[in-house]
Amino acid sequence: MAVGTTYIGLKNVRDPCWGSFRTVATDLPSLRGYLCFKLINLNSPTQPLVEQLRSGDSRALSRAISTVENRTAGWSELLKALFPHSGQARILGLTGPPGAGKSTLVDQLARHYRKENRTVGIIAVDPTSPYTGGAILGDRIRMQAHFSDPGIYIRSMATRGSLGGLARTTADVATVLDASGRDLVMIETVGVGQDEVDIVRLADITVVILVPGMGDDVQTIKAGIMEIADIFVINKSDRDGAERVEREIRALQSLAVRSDNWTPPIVKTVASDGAGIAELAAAIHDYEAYLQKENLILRKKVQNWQDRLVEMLRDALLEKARGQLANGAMAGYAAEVAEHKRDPYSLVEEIVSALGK
Ligand SMILES: Nc1nc2c(ncn2[C@@H]2O[C@H](COP(=O)(O)OP(=O)(O)OP(=O)(O)O)[C@@H](O)[C@H]2O)c(=O)[nH]1
Ligand SMILES: [Mg+2]
Repeated sequence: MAVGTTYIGLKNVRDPCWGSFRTVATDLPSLRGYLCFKLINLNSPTQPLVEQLRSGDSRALSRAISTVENRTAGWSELLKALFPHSGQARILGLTGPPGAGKSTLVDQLARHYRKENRTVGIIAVDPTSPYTGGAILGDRIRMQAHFSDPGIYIRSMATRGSLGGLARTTADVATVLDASGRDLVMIETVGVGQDEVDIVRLADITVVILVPGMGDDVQTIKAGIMEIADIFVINKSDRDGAERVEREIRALQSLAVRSDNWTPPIVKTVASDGAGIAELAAAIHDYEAYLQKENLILRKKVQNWQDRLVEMLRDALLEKARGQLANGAMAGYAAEVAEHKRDPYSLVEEIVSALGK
């Protein structure tokens, strides 16, 4: 059916139940009632937003990111419309222990890329440890210098417990930045837990930032992050112990075998005064060239999407299952299982088989 603003007497109203927009016939009695359309139609508010965002309007970009981050009405339609425009940006993940100098380093890298006239989007996934609770403010102040430069867009995210899951939401926000035409998207996370590993796994290039004198932190970091580093940075190399960290990394590297045969280089930096930033940018460039030469970019993206699709499917199925269960049903089932009135295995099978019906 043709749909458009030419239908006099039709107006868009936000549908609270569907979280989408419906077109309602206002003064044509025969058409009164709901005509439900997808957001993508001509009356949709998505298309103008996509156009504004693509034209470089940073307020539209902020609005789009908020929609996606908070999962407000229309978020998935927006991503559907943006996805075809994404895929051009290089996604850089930077992770390391709290206070390693990640934001300072990201800031310096951004300056470096701006000199090459490349546009940058930065997502700072805020540390949630109460000890570093001031980091959001810290990041904003430190990165304030860029605010007058439209070539740099900075977004802080504090999304623990977010509806879509931290990794997924971050990836979706990166897609929005990518679709807005940024050449580079940098994602900063504190590398301590599985969430952070999941986030940086989505990047094309992962930089792991270590510092001298980390003590036990090296052990914590080792767990998952070490294996995913494409490049190591030893920041705060102005301090004693940089050589020791380097030796530790080399020792770990000799144990690990990478499927792409790349040996992650180690770059020493002093982010606070910019030393080593050009070398880091060169290392990033070298890895990018290697990925291209070996035709690995697509392979990496396929791997990433395999993870992401499974996660998206799991979310969607869970949402559907929850939607089908009556209010409080889960608590009732849990009580039945706890009291051994029924077994959980058949119960889950029943719920899953009811999904398709
Ligand atoms: N001595 C020294 N200090 C640095 C260096 N790089 C950053 N710093 C300082 O280290 C402190 C923490 O830097 P941030 O950039 O906030 O570190 P971060 O890793 O982003 O911190 P979180 O996001 O809170 O985990 C700041 O006071 C920086 O000025 C460096 O190379 N040498
Ligand atoms: Mg930081």
